[in-house]
Amino acid sequence: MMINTISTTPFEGQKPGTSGLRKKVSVFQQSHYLENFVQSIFDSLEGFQGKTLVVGGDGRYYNKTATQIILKIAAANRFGRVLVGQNGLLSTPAASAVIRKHQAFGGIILSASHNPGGPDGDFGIKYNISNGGPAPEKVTEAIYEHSLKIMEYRITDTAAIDLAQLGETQVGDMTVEIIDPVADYDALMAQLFDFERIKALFQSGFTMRFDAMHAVTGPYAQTILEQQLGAPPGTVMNGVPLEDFGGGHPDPNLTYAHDLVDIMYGDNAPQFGAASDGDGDRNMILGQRFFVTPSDSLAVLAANAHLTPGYKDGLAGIARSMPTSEAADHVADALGIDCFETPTGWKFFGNLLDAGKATLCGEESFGTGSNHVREKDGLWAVLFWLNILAVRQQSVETIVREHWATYGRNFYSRHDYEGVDSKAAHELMENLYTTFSQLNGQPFGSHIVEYCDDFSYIDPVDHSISDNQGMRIGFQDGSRLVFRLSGTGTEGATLRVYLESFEKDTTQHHLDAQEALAELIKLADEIAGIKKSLGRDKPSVIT
Ligand code: VG1
Ligand code: CO
Repeated sequence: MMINTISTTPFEGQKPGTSGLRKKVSVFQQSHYLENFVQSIFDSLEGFQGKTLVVGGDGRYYNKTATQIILKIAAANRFGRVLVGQNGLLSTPAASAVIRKHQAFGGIILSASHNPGGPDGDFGIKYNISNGGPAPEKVTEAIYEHSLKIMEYRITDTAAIDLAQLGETQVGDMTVEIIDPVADYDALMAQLFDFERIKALFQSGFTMRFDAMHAVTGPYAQTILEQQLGAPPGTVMNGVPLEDFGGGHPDPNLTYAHDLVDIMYGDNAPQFGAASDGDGDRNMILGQRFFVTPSDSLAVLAANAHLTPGYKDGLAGIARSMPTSEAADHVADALGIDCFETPTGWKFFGNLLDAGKATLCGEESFGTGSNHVREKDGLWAVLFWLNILAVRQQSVETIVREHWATYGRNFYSRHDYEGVDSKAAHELMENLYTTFSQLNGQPFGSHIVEYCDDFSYIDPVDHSISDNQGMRIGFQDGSRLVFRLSGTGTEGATLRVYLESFEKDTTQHHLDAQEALAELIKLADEIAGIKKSLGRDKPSVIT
């Protein structure tokens, strides 16, 4: 084996964003681009020689090519062993599980999550550390610094590895092991949930559809739901991973998971519906003609966790991202446990989970997870719901309505303005900052401003500070408005507006969220001047 040192030029790799480096496929295909980034990752790490690396991705276009390149660079940089998911596949939560189980040094996940794939779509790469979670900001900042001064990378001249064949191969001194991408994950799920009880639920005729959206969860869902838990064949739809996700947008929300939504809102709808995203870390939960908001889903899982084997001893705490609704806070109060509020992005949950301060975590963006891995986990959330449904023997809608009756209801919605002019979006945020200084104590109709600030987070474990995490306004009646710019898009900017109000009185609970939030929606535009500065008269996606 020859190790070649290739001269290259610095580039702008990864400004620490919400979740790894995401660019158009064509950007990654530029010569040296991926190589530079992978070498920048390794250059910012220490002591990995002879250790294990995990590599896998969501199966999108360029996944296999990128995997071959990473193997050659890993060998040249003297990793001892690389575990690769068969055919280059590993869902994000499964990669996290594999890193933890095999005590790997870290892992590289190839995914742009819910962004469209294919030659004209997006690609992404992200480094996870030994706890199985996304690299914290100090690591992503170091990678970025290296990308600005990289002059060379090291790569071997070895032949391509057969990614389809399970088993071991040598690349010089490094061993490559192709592993079953589902096995470790499946074993972990069987420990956490009552598979016998869920099996009995399906045997009793319970009906479900899981939409894998032609992305990575297909093989996971088929193995676990249909083979192990005995759900009838056809329960998993769009189950074959495709490099372009069948031309779809693998984002499990009411807009993009329309195949599933049509079934769940149609005649003879199954009792339970769920979908997951490109890399398998998001989940959408539906009952018959009933949508569970992700924020409510987190709260329901927390309130019912004791019904599952994995969480029967209770929760240490709950953590949610700042824009996520406060529904989980009400459950934490009732349970007498802490509820932490973090910035957006799963990397902020890692320290809380490692320190045993939180057991369940969630984000409003269809992300839920726990201390079983260090990523959000789509299929885990679905199995959690199945376990609760099997124990409670009630419909999804009844469970959620009873939840509201007990804890009150947090009406919630997110309005996204996608692909807007980046300069205008940044200006809107800056103007908001100036406006904020005059808002305190101001009345807006029935709303009186209690606080408004630019959210800043001090990590309770390592005390690191993360500023500029979103502009928020809290009103005296407990309602909130949050504004932030997306950190995951690849075109223009995306403004997200998060709206929330709290209703203890169940007589209001027949209302649709948009109706209940109508006044706040108007107020958001009044305060931020969205329509005027972005030139859009309505959001592109309403969740
Ligand atoms: C979005 C979501 C955020 C999530 C991130 C990664 O980020 O809002 O909650 O953690 O995507 O999700 P942003 O910056 O665009 O709002 V995924 O499924 O990439 O892994
Ligand atoms: Co994802």
